[in-house]
Amino acid sequence: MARITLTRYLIEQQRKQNITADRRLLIEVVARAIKSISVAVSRGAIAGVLGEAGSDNVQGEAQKQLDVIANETLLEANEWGGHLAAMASEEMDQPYVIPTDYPKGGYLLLFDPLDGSSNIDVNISVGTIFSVLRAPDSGAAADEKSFLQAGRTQLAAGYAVYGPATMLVLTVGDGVQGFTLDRETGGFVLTHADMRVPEETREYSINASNRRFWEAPVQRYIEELEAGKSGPRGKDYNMRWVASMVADVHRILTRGGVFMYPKDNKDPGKAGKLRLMYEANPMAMIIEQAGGAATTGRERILDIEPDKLHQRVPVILGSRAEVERVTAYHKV
Ligand code: AHM
Ligand code: MG
Repeated sequence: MARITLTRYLIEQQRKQNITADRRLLIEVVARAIKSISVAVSRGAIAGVLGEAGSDNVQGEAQKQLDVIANETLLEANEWGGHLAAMASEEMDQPYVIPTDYPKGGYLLLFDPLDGSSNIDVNISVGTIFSVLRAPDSGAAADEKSFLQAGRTQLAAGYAVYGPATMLVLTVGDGVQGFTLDRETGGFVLTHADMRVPEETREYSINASNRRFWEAPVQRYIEELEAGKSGPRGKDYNMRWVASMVADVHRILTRGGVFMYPKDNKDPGKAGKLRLMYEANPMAMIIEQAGGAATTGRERILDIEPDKLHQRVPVILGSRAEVERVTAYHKV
């Protein structure tokens, strides 16, 4: 059977009127940037791209060289095509307005250019996460307020995982498709059609070193899983934590389970660790499109009305029944 490439998939989506030509171009351009990032990530120390950049981002986190390179790659690839009004990134305090030399389009692109960057120097999977929104005022300049839309309005979302293979996992609102980068031809090939989060699970993913800071519902849920066969769940569970959200979510999409970075009281100024607009929202859209669920423990992530570009949220996502159970524990 002929291989279905990303281009063919997108053209078919355009014919089904699920996406416009502009949106197809946008996703193709993001995919092209992802290929460049994949090359930089895989060359690692040979290309001299490991280690610190010597700067901090808006979150006060030390930037790695690859955080900066990935951010620049996405900006440069997307600024001139005429499909975007502005871009926003984990690595930039303010939105990036399309330079005046280029036309402005009707979409907004948000990204975490290199997610899990603490794993870069130890050669463990990292990724890129992105989200596409409609610009409120097509063709005009956009500002921070333009981005403050609930996740349910996302037009597309995706992530790349730079693992043993580079994969692009994408939704345009018509299910979730996984493409693998063929390094010989340079194309993304559809290898994981219609991905669904398996319902049955024996795995969970949480940074247990934060246990003392968790709220009671999460303490209860994890204790029940840890109790295994002799506990209330009646079976043994396994725990996995890569500390790259993309890798942890990709495992859950493939094998089922629940991923949590819950609310904790480590730093009362922060509602959670992960960022709503370019981490939680795109992952929540993908997981919901794959039949799973995503909440903060108290509300559906995609229903949150954002008030800040870089706001943080608690995240509980994965197999629907597990997410519903943890969410129910927050109500008692
Ligand atoms: P980053 O975007 O700065 O890399 O931070 C987000 C990452 C997620 O990928 C991951 O789930 C989490 O931070 C890991 O945090 P911790 O180091 O607290 O386990
Ligand atoms: Mg991140």
